[in-house]
Amino acid sequence: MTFYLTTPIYYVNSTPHIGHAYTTLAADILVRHHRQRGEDTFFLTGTDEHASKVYRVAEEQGLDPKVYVDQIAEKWREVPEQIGAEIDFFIRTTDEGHKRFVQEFVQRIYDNGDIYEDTYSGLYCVGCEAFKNEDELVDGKCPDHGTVPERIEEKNYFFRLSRYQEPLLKLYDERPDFVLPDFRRNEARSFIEGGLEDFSLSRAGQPWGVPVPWDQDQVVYVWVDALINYLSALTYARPGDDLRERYWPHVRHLIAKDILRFHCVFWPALLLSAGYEVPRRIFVHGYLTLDDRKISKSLGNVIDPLHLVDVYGSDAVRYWATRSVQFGRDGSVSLDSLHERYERELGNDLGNLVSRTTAMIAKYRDGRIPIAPGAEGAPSLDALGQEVEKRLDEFDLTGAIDAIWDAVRALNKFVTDSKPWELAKDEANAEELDRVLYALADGIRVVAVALHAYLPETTPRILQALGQPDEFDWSFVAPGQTVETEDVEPAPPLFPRVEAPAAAA
Ligand code: ME8
Repeated sequence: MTFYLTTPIYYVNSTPHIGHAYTTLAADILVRHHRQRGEDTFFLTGTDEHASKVYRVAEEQGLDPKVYVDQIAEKWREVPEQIGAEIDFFIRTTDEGHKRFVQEFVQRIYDNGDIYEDTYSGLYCVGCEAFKNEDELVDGKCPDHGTVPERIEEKNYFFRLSRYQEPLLKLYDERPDFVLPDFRRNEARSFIEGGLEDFSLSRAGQPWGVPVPWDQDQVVYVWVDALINYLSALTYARPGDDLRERYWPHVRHLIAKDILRFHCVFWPALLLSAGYEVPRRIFVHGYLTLDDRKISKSLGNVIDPLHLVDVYGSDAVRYWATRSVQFGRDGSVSLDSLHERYERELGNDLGNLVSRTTAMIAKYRDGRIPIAPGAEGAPSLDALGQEVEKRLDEFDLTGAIDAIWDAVRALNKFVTDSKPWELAKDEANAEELDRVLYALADGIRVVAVALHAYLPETTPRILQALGQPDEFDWSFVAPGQTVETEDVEPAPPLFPRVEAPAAAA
């Protein structure tokens, strides 16, 4: 299997917040999981730099736009590492390789007869970087940005989206999992059914963007420029090696609902027009909200991901973000809930389980894990790997972590029920104690393999504490593979206590 996954490329008119980190960390969990399964993976993220709003911020700061984007792109480049994501390439739409490919791509559409010249007269919301119809406004304002769109009239090149209504409906009918979750698929499909209008593929009189190859007075509309990144990156990420054959169309896009139409309608139509296959899947997640408001810069309601990572570590942020909100749905998060989950679930459920188990192995068996399967009442983890796999195949990041956490809790219950400290009092119970300790060690090992994609920093420490090889191949999620070892020592806390930060937002 080949698994190529993308995040949206983020606008660089401001700095990253937890909402952006959310998509990137979720994507990383999926990619890591597929890597564990031995698949050929590629993980792309990056920045969208040719937006008018980016140009305007540069202007406000008195900076040349390229100087401005070069500076701020560095902040965005740090995000993946800060939240523990291992990416394969970071694309910037100002990369020469990208610009060249955008021109080639739109030229193909032009040559295929899907572009014509006309006058656009209407509204443009710079916040959305999108053309708006009157009926999309509330009290004359963009409902997402609360601003009055600008009235523009300019000569543009139009893309014949209308031509793709039937092909898109056919695609949606043939591929029920093209867009997930289902309610998003229905949303996209009914938009298509409602009738597709041609849209402007270029902007006139804009000083910032990729020039239209057949008319240097126009630049490619920023959304078209941006969408093409998913393909352009493959042409120059590895100089001398065109990755398109290897990874296209094995691509999955992860986005939030704000940009559904661009990805689920415009993008497949553009691809069909240019002669490319459409993506395997588009998964649309919800918004993270804080106190029931969308977290966004314009609402002044921002959690800096760095701040949280500095306090709790990236693993805890990854855990909290995926566990607290059903992935795909909107959900409200609070800093208190992060603190609570850190203490109660990571610290107590998982951390204490590892500390207690290693301490008991050290104390009762001199650090040797006895290979003694068959403990009575031990939780069966035979099906866990399959369950997690199935959930993650559906991009159900919350369902998968919930299943793993059920196993963690079942192991804790097994400690309480089997009372190894009682068994240790009587030599006659030695074999039973062996079996209990083995079941715990093996269960923790299984859980660590299953959790690896979520907690990439912590899980190697768990295996190390149990003296097990640092091996996360998915085949190791099966029980019964714990190897004998002699040097288990009481493990230090995996999630040490931290001070809750003062209200950050
Ligand atoms: O739309 N909750 O960039 P953008 C969840 N450049 N996800 C959130 C979020 C929140 N509160 N806030 C942001 C753009 N996101 C275009 C994309 S792609 C070819 C071009 C995430 O900086 C989520 O993934 O506005 C959302 O779709 C994306 O950031 C929007 O990022």
